[in-house]
Amino acid sequence: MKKSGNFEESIHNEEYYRKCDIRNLNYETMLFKGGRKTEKLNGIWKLTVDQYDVGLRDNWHLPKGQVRNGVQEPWDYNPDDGMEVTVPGCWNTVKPEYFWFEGCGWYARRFRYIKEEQSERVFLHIGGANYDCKIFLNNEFIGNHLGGSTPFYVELTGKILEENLIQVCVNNTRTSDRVPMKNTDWFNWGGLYRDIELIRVPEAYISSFQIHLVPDGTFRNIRAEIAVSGTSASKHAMLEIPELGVREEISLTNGAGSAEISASPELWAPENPKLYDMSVSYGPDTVTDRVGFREIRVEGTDILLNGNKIWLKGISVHEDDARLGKVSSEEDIRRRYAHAKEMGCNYLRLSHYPHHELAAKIADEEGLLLWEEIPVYWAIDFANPATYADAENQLKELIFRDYNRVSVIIWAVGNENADTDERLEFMSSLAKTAKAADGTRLVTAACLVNHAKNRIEDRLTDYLDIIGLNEYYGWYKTDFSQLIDLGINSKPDKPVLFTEFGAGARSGHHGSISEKFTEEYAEHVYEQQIETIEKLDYVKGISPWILYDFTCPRRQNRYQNGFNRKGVIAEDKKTKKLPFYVLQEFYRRK
Ligand code: GCB
Repeated sequence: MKKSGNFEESIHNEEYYRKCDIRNLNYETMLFKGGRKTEKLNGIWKLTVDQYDVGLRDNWHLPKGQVRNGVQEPWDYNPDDGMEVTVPGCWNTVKPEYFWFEGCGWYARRFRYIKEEQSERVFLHIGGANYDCKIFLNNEFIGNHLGGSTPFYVELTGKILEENLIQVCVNNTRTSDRVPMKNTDWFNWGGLYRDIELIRVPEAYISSFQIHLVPDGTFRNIRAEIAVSGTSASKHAMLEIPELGVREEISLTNGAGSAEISASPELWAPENPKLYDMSVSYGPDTVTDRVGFREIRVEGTDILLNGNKIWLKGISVHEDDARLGKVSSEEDIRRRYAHAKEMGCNYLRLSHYPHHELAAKIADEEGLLLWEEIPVYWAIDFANPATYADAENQLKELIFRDYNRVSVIIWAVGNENADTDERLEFMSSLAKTAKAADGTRLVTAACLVNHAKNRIEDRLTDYLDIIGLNEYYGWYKTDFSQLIDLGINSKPDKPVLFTEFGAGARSGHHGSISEKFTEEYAEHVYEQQIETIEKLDYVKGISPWILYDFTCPRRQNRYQNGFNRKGVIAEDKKTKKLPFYVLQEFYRRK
């Protein structure tokens, strides 16, 4: 661009966003966190909302209001002048005026850092920030990450001082090229809503560690893979699983190594969620984890866990809270699981994006099987290579984070996408990526019914291990008999999960079974669904929609008032609706 003499960078340059749009924080810059001591930077931060992107246009990360030649320059922003907010948090919940805010939020805080070891390296870890996150340390731009629900890391070594100013610009603007795109059926919470912490590691450290039972049907062999970074004289890593008597030296070549060990572990299953403490050391670096061993595979239309047929008694769940937004606490996750177990579930669908890292850790302990999903939702910009790169990165970040979580049995690459050529190319590539990254789990997607033919038909299913199907007979499709016909018309050669069905009901609203939004209507839909599903021998599990009512701007009628009311429990996370008991009764006898 040719700049004229009166060109003012901060108000005329509409390419302002390019300088920080570098996406340099991605799955390749992740760090294995297991058991590492972390120093939380949670707590009080200063938040400045920035609707017009002035922060990026005008470089808010540089000192403002400086005194030059004895005169102080004017300033529009000071990192210490923002509103006091708690991190993790969503800005939508801090004051009513911010509820609908979409745009940039600049978080800032000061912190001290005292070196413990001369040669230590320091990383910043952010568990999740929705959606585009830019990090500035001591007036310098150091990293950019895309994706609203996966963790990321940036190295601070050499840049971190004793007294530090950190600024994090989070932008939750909905755009058509993002994953998800503009249009979803959940609320677009904004902000730094998961933990933010410092991690110190030695100069040479373990960057990645994966462990699993070898899926060879013998249930005997464990495989471990390790990668290290930095320079060290050590050419080995030491893997220990004391309870199994495992103490195995893994030799490393070019920073990586693997081992296959015969160990015959007690197998993990919902009725016996056996976990083992393990550690890996490399020079002065040690990481730990609590891991389980199980095998999941399909045979014909069956799902086999440790060689035994299993029926997935599930429920779908969002990360949503009327008070906290998208923030999940341990208490929250435990409540979700307690409700699921009370209903008789052995499985949950964590829709529609990666949930908090504790979700899978706690499921490991509780013996709940999990479906984990990336937000390739509805009308993604399937023809756009940058959108694909973003989706694939989110998938790889999720797999990196949860590879060792035994409860996770399914990676889902999307939800309800129209069967176009571009989508087939995009999502089949994601399915192949998931399989290449992890040969120990099943890959799927929640597909739509082919309504023209009223049967399960979607070209993507050729690339999936299990077919997920969302169907709303009894709700969006009022003629229930069509579900029975769909069941007869479909002859899938793979297991099918009914990943969604349900009906809206306002808690406490009662009436006849033909009156929508009453609990009785929803109860009747569940009864009919279950009666039909029980007759379909290829259906190997369900995750009805959904555990709790959740915040949703699309839902504005008098019964909804901004909530999707298909929860079997109301948004207070206490009051059960009638479908809860239908499902409970079904799961008791299943
Ligand atoms: C769906 C979507 C889910 C919606 C649900 C509904 O099919 O996958 O995200 O919230 O339907 O309530 O319409």
